[in-house]
Amino acid sequence: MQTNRRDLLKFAAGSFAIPSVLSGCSGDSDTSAPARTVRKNTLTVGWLDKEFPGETGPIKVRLRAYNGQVPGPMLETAAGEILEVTLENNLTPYDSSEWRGNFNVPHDLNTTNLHTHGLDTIPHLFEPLGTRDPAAMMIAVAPGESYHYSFPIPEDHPAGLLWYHPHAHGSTAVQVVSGLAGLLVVRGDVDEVPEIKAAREEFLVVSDLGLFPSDDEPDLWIYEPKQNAIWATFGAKVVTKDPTTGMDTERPDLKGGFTTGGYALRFYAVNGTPVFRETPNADNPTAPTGEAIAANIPTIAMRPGEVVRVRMLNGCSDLAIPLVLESMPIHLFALDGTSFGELRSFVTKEPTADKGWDGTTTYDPKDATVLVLGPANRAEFLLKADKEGTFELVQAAHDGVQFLVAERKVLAKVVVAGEPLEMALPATLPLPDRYHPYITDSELVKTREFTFGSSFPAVANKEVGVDFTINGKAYDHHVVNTTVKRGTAETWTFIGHMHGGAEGHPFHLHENPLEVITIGDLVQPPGVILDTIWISPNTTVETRVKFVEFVGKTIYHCHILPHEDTGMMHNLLIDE
Ligand SMILES: [Cu+2]
Repeated sequence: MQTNRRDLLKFAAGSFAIPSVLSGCSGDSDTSAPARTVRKNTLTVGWLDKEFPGETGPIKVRLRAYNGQVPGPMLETAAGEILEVTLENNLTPYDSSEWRGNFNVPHDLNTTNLHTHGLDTIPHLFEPLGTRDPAAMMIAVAPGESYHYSFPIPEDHPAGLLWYHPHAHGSTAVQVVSGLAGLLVVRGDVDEVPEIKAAREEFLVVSDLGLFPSDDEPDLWIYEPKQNAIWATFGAKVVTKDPTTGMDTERPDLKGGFTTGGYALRFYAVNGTPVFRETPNADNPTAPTGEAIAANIPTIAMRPGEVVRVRMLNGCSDLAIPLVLESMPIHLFALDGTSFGELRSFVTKEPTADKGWDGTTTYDPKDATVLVLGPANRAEFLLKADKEGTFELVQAAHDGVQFLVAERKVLAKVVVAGEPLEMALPATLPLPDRYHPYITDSELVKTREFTFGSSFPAVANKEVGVDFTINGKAYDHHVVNTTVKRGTAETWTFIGHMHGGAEGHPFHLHENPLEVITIGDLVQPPGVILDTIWISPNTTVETRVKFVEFVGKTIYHCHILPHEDTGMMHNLLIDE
């Protein structure tokens, strides 16, 4: 086991985070620096029982949850503060005895840790925080253990919408797709723009919850695979390795399994409430059968002329969301928590082609007909209604962009009614001091290329049944795949999946965001700064990245979480 700091659990399951603002010392060596505000939080991971709407009536589901809620509590901080989180693991021990040491086979499914997604802070996946030891092991908080995190928020950190979720390699997908994720809001200058301040905030967390019938408890749905091999979307056939013979063995007795997207039952939820139910389709295994849970679709109530600020996360484990809101422009001003200094108004339209959205992605409103939110992306936009009516905020259908066909889903309804309330849209917004002026040609010291790859059936990872790689290499804890130097800037180019079974992949770099230059042939407007970029099949994306401040061993990976857990991830060392 790793040298985790272990504390006795002092809090009962389901205890609530109580953010409190204390005066504290930052620990900076410069003793003349002013004291930094410390935000203290506790996140307790545990099981949560809920009733969800099944096909023929309510069903009992058991989710993993932070502080007894899905999504977890919203954490708030501000530039210049210290964000402290004590992570406690109250999950039950998980038997990984069939796991035999291949890190790219899901394992230790109730062991957890914490990633603050989008926060430009100290690298925090490896022990200790900020370590530059290439052999450092990932923080692993087992059931019954806890871990204390302290995240410095830079003075010039952009204000915006981020999120947090577990990131222990081998259990990330299982944990996030069973409920472990929450919003993280950095407050600051954007919030003080008068027109933004006057607008009501509406948070929309879109997530998916994957389930299987429990092997242990009748009538319970849970995601707790009893083996480490994949649950095949094709025929739902569970195969494990027999520990005595080393041979692949069919295990029809086991109901659950690890999966790259096909679940026995999956719900898509908005703010934790299921709005769409999906079940396998034996006739066409990559096109699951879906049904809206219409009564649960949330509404955003607006008066004519009113301005509302929508802050939306695509927290899904694999689903790309081409967002459409017909009849009303989406006045976008920030992506992935970083404002680009103006409103960019997207007039969206649902694709009419048979296959729906074709994968075209751009953040230039003159070329865009949808606003693409890949897995992990956040969009912040203003809505201003001119006419009364009910308008659907939709994930457009798509077929051929991802492994699974995605049916159309209504995520929310915008209901405009009542007395007019004239509110203004802002003319300008603050630019992000930390990343502006944008990276110039003369700063670029190196160009790197990253190519996503997969092979099915597997050549290397036969236990899982499929290989997922970046530049031909699957994840290895002990290998630093890429080393960069603090203070330098580079061109990073991503080459989408080109070969058989092509599918899109969202590339996520920890800590430092990517400034997007081109997506395919489409030149992006200035300031499209993303921590996760959706890369459609057969598409090349050029970005720039500057390693601004923090050093340490960190990672980049695909944010389709089952791809990540089975190897589509590399270590990155940011050196002095
Ligand atoms: Cu992927």
